[in-house]
Amino acid sequence: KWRAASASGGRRRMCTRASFKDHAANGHGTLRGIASQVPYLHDLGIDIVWLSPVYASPQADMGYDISDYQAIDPRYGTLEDWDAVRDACHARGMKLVMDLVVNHSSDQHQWFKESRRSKTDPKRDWYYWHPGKVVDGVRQPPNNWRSRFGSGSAWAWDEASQEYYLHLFLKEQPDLNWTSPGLRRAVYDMMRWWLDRGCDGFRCDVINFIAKAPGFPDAPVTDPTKEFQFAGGLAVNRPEVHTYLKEMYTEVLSHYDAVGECPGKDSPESFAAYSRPENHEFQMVFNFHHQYFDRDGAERRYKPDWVLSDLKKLYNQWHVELPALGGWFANYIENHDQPRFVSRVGSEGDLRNKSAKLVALLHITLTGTLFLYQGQETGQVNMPADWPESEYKDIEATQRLEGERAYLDRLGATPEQRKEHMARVWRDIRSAGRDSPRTPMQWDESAYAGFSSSEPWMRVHDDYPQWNVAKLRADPDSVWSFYARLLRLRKERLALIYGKFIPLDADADDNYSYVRHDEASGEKYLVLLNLGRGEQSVTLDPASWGVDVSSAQLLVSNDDAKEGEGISGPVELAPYSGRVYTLA
Ligand code: ISL
Repeated sequence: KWRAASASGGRRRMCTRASFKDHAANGHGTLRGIASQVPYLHDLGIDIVWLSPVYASPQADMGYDISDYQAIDPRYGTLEDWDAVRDACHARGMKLVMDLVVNHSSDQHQWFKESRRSKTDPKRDWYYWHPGKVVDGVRQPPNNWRSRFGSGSAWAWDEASQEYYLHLFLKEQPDLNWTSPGLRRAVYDMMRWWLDRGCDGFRCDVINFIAKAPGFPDAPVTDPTKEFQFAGGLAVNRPEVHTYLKEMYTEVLSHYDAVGECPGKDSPESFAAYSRPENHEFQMVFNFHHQYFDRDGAERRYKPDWVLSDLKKLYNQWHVELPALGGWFANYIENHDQPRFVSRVGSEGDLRNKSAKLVALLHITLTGTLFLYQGQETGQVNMPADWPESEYKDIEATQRLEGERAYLDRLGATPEQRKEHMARVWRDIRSAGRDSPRTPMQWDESAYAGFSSSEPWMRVHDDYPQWNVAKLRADPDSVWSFYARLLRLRKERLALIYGKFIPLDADADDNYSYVRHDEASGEKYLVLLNLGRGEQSVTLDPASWGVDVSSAQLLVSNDDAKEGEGISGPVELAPYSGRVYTLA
C-alpha cells in the first residue's frame, strides 16, 4: 500500500511522457527515453514513476482523450517499450503507476463509435445521451452546463443519432456513463489487464466527476456574464462517486494502489472520505485548494496582488484538518496542469537557486506522500514572457484566446479595449496556464537541452545552458543536490511525513513558520521559511507561540546557517532563506 510505502519514503515522480526524454529523434518524449532515465530517477531518490497518459489517442488534450485503453500511442512507442519501463522500475524496487482516464474517453474510442451508432445500440448507455429540449420551437441542450474548456455548452449535438451527448471537457472527450453496469465491467476488465501486465497502480483522472445528478438539472448561475455555467455539485463529488469507488476497490484495487485526482472546492471532510483506509476507496487524493492562492475566483484567472497569508490559510487548514479526519494527501505543488512554483512564489532572477531550494523546503515539510514533478529538481521557471503565441500548445490556452477574441468581436470593442482585455488574458495564461510546466526536460547544455536530437514538439526554455541536470548535479550547492538530500532526509525523518502539522503565525505575510510533531516518537521539527522577499527577523516568543526553542538545533537550511546551530533571540532570515530545526 502506498500509505505504508510512504513510511519507507513514499516519494513519487511524474514524467509528462511527452517532455521527459526522446530516444527516437522524433521530437517528443518516448517510453524508451523514460526507461533510459529510470536510473536517474532512482539516483535522485524516486520510488514510483507516474506516467501521464501514453495510450492511443488523437491527442486533442495531450492524451487525456483515449481512443484505446489497451494500446500505446505510436508517438510514445509500443507495449514492449512500456514493458521496458516497467522492468527498469521493478529491477530497482521502484513502482510504475499509470494514468487512468475514465470519466471520459475520446470520441474516437470504439465504445463511443458504437454508442453513437443508434439509439438502440447495446453500448448506447455507456455514454450520456439526451434529446435536449425545445424552447420557442428551437432545439436546445438539456441544461445550462458549461464545458471545462472553452465556455460553451457541455452538450454536443450528434447529427447521426439525433441526440446530444455530455462532455464536461472537450467535445472530443465524451463522458462515460457510470450508471451502466456494462461500462463499469469494461473499465474494471481494462484495469485488471494493466495490473496483470505489471502496472502497480493508478492515478485516477477527475475521478470525482464520474457521477452526475439524475435528471441533469440546471446549474445555479454563478457567472451571470456567461450563457453556460459550471455544473459544480451537480457533477462533482456526488455521493454515488463513493458507491462506484467502493465497487472498483472490491472488483480491482484491493491489492493495489491508487490515488484519486479530485478537483473541486468542497470541505476537507468531503475529501477525507476518498482516502480514509476504512472506506476502501483510494490511498490518497490530489486536492486543488492550495492552487488557488494566486487565482481570482476562476481556475486560471491570475491574482497579481496575492499575499502570503492567502497561501498559508489554505495549507494551514488542509494540512491540519485532512489528516485529523483520517484522510491522506498526495502532496504536490506542481504538475502538468499548474505553473512552476518558483515563478509563483520565488524569484526568476538572482535568487532563483535559493528560492527554488526554499520551495523544496516547503514541499518536503508538508504532510502526505510527496509527488515531485519533473523539472522541480532543476528549479524550472515559467516560459519567458516574450515567447510568441505560436509557442503555446495547450488546448485550454488556445481555446481561451479564441473565445476572448470572439467575445471582443461580438462586443465591437475598440482597439484600446481589445489591448487592455487581451493583456489581462495573457497575464492569466502566462502566470496560471498549463504550457509552462510542459516545456521539455533540460538534461544538459547540448542542442535542445539533450531532450531530443531533433526539434522538440515544444520549445525548450531559453535558460537551459545554465539550468540543466548535468550542470546542477555536478554542483553540491545546486537546487538539484538540495532535492536529492531532502528526499533522503524525509525518508529518515518520519515526522516530516506523518507528524502533526502545527501552524505558528497564521496571519504573518512575510514568513511561514510551523512545527511538525510526531507524538508517538516525540520527533519534532520547527520550520521557518522567509517567503516574504525581504529581510525578516522572526521572534520565537514561547509565550505566544507555545514552542520551546531552547533545544533547537539546525537540521538543514538553504542559507549559510551551520548545522547544529541553536536559536538564541530572533532568527534573522535573508530573502528566501528557509531553515528546519530539530526540537527536543
Ligand atoms: O485545468 C483545469 C481546468 O481549468 C483543471 O480543473 C483540470 O481540468 C483538472 O485539473 C483536471 O485535470 C485532469 O483532467 C483533464 C486534463 O486536461 C488534465 O490534464 C488532467 O490532469 C481532463 O482529462
